[in-house]
Amino acid sequence: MDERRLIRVSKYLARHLRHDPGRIGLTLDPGGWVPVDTLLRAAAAHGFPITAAELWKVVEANDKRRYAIEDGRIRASQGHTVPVDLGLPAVEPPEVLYHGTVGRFLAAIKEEGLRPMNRHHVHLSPDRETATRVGARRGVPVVLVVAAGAMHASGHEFRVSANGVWLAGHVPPGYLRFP
Ligand code: HQG
Repeated sequence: MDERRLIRVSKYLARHLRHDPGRIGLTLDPGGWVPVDTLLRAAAAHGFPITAAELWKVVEANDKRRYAIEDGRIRASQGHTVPVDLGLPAVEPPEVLYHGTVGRFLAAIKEEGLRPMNRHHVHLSPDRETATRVGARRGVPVVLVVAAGAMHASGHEFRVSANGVWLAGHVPPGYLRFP
């Protein structure tokens, strides 16, 4: 499968497993899972046939491992806007995490901290390189340093998705270091 097809399939999955399952008649279970068969049938019925081999390739070969398959079911590992409970335990974060953003959001972030916006959580990266890539989706990346250890010590909960994205509810401005 060429790279472009892989990206198209991955984006199609993101749309329907994170944001708009109803568009192709899917219902996610409370944990965000849907049977693989059901997904493939729904996609084909709505004009976007995906083979099982392509699905496997996107799940396994995807650089970011956005999707997980377990017991014949698939879900997005993070990034939902529809309500799901991923059932991730709260865990202790590393001392420092990173958030990639762009200059035009900085004034608001300084004022109110990092908010989840449309998603369920603020997404944080374990290293500067990853955060730079996240920020670069929107323009010239700006990387903020998050004092995750200090936040955790004062009672903020952290979770980590199956693909290594750190999730927090809100990051108050006092825990952020701006470049
Ligand atoms: C910004 C991709 C104004 C925040 C990536 C970001 C990630 C604020 C944007 C995942 C703000 C939200 C998530 C505030 C935060 N005022 N702007 N108070 N607080 N922002 O897409 O972190 O490819 O919801 O800086 O790799 O960019 O989808 O979050 O720029 O892991 O798998 O508001 O999406 O993964 O944007 O990206 P997003 P994000 P996938």
